[in-house]
Amino acid sequence: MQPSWMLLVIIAMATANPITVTSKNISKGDKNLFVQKFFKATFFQAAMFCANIGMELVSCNNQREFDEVNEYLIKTVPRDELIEYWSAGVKIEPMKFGWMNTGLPVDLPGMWGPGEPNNIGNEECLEFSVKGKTGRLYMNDANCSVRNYFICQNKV
Ligand SMILES: [Ca+2]
Repeated sequence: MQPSWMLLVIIAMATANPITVTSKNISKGDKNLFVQKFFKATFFQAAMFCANIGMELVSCNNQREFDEVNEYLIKTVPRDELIEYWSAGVKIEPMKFGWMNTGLPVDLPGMWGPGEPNNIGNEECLEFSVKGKTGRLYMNDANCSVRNYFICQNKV
């Protein structure tokens, strides 16, 4: 089955029977996190999927929130993998990003990957890259049409 068809089927299923977010997928902190690793989606599809289950794409308004997401994600990433996830970050002006859900600027100095943001290929959306080997979460500007896994959140 093509990924786009799979997404439509899953969205249709979610519409008919809202997904129950279980404790298996959730991190408890200031917010609930739902890490979606079952299928990949564009940034816009990911935002719609989160909204469909009563959540929103993840944002990190300070270093503590970023560290909490990092701490949770590294437990889920095999040591030899690099996995990218969509966040709620979008470009608001050249080389400046904001969180679509809060309207606040992305203010996490030192949390960009090496050489990022570099805007290679119309990169308007912000992804989190988790390297299992380093156990570190980095931010990268990426093309919004790329299909990634993604992370939804809601407040506790
Ligand atoms: Ca980039």
